[in-house]
Amino acid sequence: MAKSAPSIMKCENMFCAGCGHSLFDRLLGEVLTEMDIVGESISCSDIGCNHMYQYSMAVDTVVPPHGKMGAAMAAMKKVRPDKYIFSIAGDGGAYAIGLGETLSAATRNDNVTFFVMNNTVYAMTGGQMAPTTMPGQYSSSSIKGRTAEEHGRTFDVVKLMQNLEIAYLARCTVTNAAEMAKTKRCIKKALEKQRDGKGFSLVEVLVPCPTNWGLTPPEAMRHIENDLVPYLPLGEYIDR
Ligand SMILES: Cc1ncc(C[n+]2csc(CCOP(=O)(O)OP(=O)(O)O)c2C)c(N)n1
Ligand code: SF4
Repeated sequence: MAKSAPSIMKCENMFCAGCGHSLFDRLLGEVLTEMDIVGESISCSDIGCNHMYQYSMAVDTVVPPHGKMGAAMAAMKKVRPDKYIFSIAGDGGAYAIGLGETLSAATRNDNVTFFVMNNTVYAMTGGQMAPTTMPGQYSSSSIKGRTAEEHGRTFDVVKLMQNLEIAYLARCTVTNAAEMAKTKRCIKKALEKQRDGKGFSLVEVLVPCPTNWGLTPPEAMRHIENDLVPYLPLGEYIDR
């Protein structure tokens, strides 16, 4: 029998069928419920498909301008140090328009938690190429496929952050039950770092966007396993 959704999930989500954002949201909802911190949390929602969690998840939420999650979380934590402050953003918000704010929060080791949904495109605006778009990947703005020569190299947050003095850095995915269980553990650990005052945590989740990838939901999951994971290995990179 399927496990029923935690009560924090107040209605059906608005994502496309097979969207990975919904799988992450379910796991986060379970962790917040199991840790009994729903009322102790304020989420910080970026713009993009990822932001639709706030319509189905009953958690207090602030919506800053696109990409400003690092700055907004820092301000929120200063005003409400008693609350868990976390953000859900896409790779576009966190690593492109918001890279400065993301990096500033990390280098300050702000005691906040950042969940970044990496679907390798700007999904909400039509699947344009992002810094995370894979080598050779077709997108609505790289119609012959991304090349390093023409478009630059693919962004990897682990390469950027692995030497920073932050509390936690992990990359995970949602392609099967075993990976989802690992992702759930990473979500919990990241929030526990904040509870214990250890500082900045970032969990990147490789998620499918079947709609913009032009793939069926099962094909999109296989694309992550076969093409993304070998290039962007999963694991816990910082845990202190
Ligand atoms: C300052 C600003 N610039 C651009 C936009 C347009 N915009 C809205 S969502 C988005 C892309 C979101 O992509 P990502 O952050 O990867 O999230 P996803 O949709 O993939 O979940 C953009 C460029 C905006 N809303 N505000
Ligand atoms: S366009 Fe992609 S990221 Fe957006 S809801 Fe649909 S599957 Fe999810």
